[in-house]
Amino acid sequence: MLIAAKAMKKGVEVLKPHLATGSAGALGKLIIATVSGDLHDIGKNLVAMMIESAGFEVIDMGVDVPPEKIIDCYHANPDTKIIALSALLTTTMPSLRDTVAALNDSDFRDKIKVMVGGAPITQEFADEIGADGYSADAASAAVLAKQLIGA
Ligand code: B12
Repeated sequence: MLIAAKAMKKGVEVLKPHLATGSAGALGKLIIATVSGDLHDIGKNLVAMMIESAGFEVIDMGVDVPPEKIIDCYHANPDTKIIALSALLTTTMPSLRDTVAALNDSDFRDKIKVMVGGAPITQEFADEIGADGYSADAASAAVLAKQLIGA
């Protein structure tokens, strides 16, 4: 599976330039991360690629990222418009909840939109934890990101 994940990443790098539709970074910055405790990144990488192709500048923080690091990353990039969070395990859904809670408690909450996704995540769960948006796959994630900023 790890070999397949690496092959997927390399394949995505080849496809990336052919998918670009929007002008690079024109829609602003979006931070994306897989939440603390979770090492799955294939879906996150696809979402990041589609969102970048839609015209966002994507800052990909990788996997197993604790809330504090995401908050630090926002402070280093205060013009960020969206924070996108991925969770693939039912056991890291609480971590997603905690991360969204930390963002909801932050002093910059009114300046960003928070979107969430991953196989076990539902619209109902996203609403329950106070995220602004949820989508089920990479293509709809790009549409959602644009909707969230009114683009
Ligand atoms: C590949 C994989 C791994 C790889 C991950 C490699 C990598 N670099 O990602 C490795 C081997 C590391 C792994 C490890 C583990 N895994 Co695993 N893994 C998978 C597997 C087979 C595929 C996941 C995947 O990549 N799917 C393909 C992508 C494209 O889909 P996706 O991730 O769902 O993403 C899409 C959407 O969800 C959405 N999306 C995703 N993120 C986001 C974010 C936003 C903001 C939005 C809007 C949308 C969005 O868009 C994506 C693109 O369409 C799944 C089983 C499966 N068939 O899904 C199990 C699975 C997720 N793993 C599972 C488990 C249990 C584990 C381990 C605990 C196993 C173990 N005992 O060690 C560990 C946990 C490690 C950790 N701490 O994270 C379980 C989870 C069960 C559960 N109830 O939570 C699954 C479901 C397998 C199973 N049936 O048991 N795993």
